[in-house]
Amino acid sequence: MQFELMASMMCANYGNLEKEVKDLEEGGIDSFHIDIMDGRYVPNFAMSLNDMKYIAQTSARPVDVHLMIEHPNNRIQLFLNHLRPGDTVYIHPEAEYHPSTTLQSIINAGMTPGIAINPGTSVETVMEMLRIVKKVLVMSVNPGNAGQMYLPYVGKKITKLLALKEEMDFEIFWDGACGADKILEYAPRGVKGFVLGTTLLFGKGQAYKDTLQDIRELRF
Ligand code: S6P
Ligand code: MG
Repeated sequence: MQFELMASMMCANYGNLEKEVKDLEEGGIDSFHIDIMDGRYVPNFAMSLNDMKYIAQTSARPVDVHLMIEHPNNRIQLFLNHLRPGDTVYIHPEAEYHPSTTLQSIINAGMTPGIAINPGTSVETVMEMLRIVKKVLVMSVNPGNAGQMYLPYVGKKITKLLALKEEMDFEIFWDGACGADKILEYAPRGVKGFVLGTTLLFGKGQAYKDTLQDIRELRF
């Protein structure tokens, strides 16, 4: 079964970020998920521009930048200037007056455009943007923190998105409280990738390569 695994770097050990990046790479992580917060759109500060820059410079693997900030278009160039083709930028449509303009800035810079959909946001309200983006990040927890409980009502939204993804040409990614049970259920249905945080990857006292191998060897 083909699916992508992303490491939620806000959950990493900042005492030795270089080693974290290297260990995750050696373990076969597909990309680094970078949660950028402004303390306004979400009630937290996680990673920031310099963290993103460091990881993008340190690793040849792609980064997926998840912008949980108000009016991202005001500052989007700060981020885009340090990214590479193949990197992804997700915005939250609710955080912007004109999200299609912001998505166009991402496209113009050569990056992959994405939207992140909060648990309380319906597919219908982002329908037109599904034609613009290549990736949809479905939040299965409310944005802002790692280590939260899965919100089961999100499952129905994923079913709706799965029915639209071929015609509208986007892929679906899972963010929040991702356990092996979610990968076992949703990878065969067509969810393309999963962000791994404290639920499955970090703080487990097990080498990342062993955890990632266990996930790759799941029996579907
Ligand atoms: C939440 C953020 C996520 C979390 C990730 C943590 O605002 O967008 O990327 O960092 O979900 O995973 P977990 O397994 O601790 O919920
Ligand atoms: Mg995230």
